[in-house]
Amino acid sequence: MFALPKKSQLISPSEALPGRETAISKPASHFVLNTPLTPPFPAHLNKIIFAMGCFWGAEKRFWQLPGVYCTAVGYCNGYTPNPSYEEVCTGMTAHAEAILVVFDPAEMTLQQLLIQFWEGHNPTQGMRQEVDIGSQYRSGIFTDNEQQAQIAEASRQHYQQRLTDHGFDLITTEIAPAQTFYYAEDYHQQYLAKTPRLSSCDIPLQQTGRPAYCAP
Ligand code: MHO
Repeated sequence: MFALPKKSQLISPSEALPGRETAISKPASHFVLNTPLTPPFPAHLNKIIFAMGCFWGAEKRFWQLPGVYCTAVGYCNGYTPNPSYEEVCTGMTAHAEAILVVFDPAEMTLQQLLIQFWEGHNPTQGMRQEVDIGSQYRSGIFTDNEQQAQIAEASRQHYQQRLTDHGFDLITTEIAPAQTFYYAEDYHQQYLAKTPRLSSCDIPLQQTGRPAYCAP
């Protein structure tokens, strides 16, 4: 009787929208950092992809950090090739809204980025993030190599222990190798720098209270 809306379930590959062969966006340079958004990136840099709800606020969180070369928003680990934002919003592509973070490991470690990830959203909500409902808002860490996967898994266990100790739920974050990252439309790139507006996802870093379970 109270079936979950379709958007709140992860669809199967056979249900996915067909998409298209060509990219919907050819991103230019980073609106804030003025760096390229697409590869090839300088060889000393690493990259990782995070999904943590609406990608506007999450992207801003990461581009403000030292050692971050560029950030970009896109659609990740679903089935539909080259999806549009409207298609992703139907839940029929299985993509997650995601942030590509390219960083210099000499200045910014993966562990530091993971703190921003875990403490920058609620990783226990399944197919939603606060007011935003649907599989596109699920939590995920999409890794570039096995070493990243191990570090991400260790940090998941660390935060799960903290959550459990404080009576919180199980983490629903998906940790998986990154598949194709489809860049979102240009207007979504660095959205909160281009389009200042009140948005629940735009939380200044200095105002971000650490969640209760992170307290020592
Ligand atoms: N609730 C959000 C969703 C936008 S996001 C790019 C908003 O409209 O502010 O999914």
